[in-house]
Amino acid sequence: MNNLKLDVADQIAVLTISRPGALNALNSETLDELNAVLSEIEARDDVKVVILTGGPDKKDNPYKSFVAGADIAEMVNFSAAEARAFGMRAAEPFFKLMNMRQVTIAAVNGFALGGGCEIAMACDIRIASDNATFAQPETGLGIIPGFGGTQRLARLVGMGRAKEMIFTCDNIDAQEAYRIGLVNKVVAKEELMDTAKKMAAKIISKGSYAVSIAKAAINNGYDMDIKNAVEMEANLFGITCSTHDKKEGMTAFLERRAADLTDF
Ligand code: CO8
Repeated sequence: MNNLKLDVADQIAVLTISRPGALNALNSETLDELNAVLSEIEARDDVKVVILTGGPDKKDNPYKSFVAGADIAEMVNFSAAEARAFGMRAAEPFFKLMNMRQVTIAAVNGFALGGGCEIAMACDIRIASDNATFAQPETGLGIIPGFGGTQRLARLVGMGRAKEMIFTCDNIDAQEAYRIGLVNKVVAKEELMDTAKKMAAKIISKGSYAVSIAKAAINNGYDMDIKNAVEMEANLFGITCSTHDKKEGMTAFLERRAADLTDF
């Protein structure tokens, strides 16, 4: 891979987007690499959580940029058809981040602009360093967010705030992103990866199959009417009750011992 780095340890995959000369902007090659590596990771039983982050800039500053957007140099001459294809090229890996059985955490270490904010929003959880900056600056470039931003931002922070961010292109800092629900947590930048890894370890300590089914229940139910959504949840609950982990988890509780949860 030219623009991505994958490190796996302790059942956590750290996936680093690395284009130091372009503040990790997403070009076609990076999107294709991301798509391929996420398929690979999803098939791995030794990875339970994926942490997505941005690599250092060309001056080796690790806290400059998460992802500074889609690659403007690539987009500048796009025809309408090419632009649409580029959007769909991102949709596939972004849906993988959203729906893969592993939990995905964006560790946002600096600029999360345009496509950078959008890829963070495709992850299950966002943790921001205290110097992170979020924005959807597209309308200032004469375009609209095209990697799901008009949809996921409104779902995360509500329509009014999403419209304000998209219409004004205002930068918001990490604390404001936390206040409006765009990120789950803000931490000192030096503690970002540790915090993300600690959260990952906590998630891994639970029943991994149950976590993945809960993820599917939340995702699938979100756009359903409540009656069908609750019925879908009951069906998935039934499935979790057929597992080794359910028997072991409940028996361990009754026997007052730690559970050995192994399903995934
Ligand atoms: N694309 C390409 N190159 C970029 C990008 C980008 N998004 N962002 C930064 N770079 C490059 C710069 O061109 C520069 O390259 P060089 O050193 O060769 O001149 C290098 O990265 C460093 O950047 P700066 O010198 O500008 O660094 P500063 O610290 O001065 O500024 C900023 C940092 C504020 C982040 C600034 O670089 C900036 O404003 N970047 C653009 C941010 C932006 O507008 N992002 C949104 C892009 S549009 C988008 O994401 C749409 C997504 C949906 C597309 C859907 C298509 C269908």
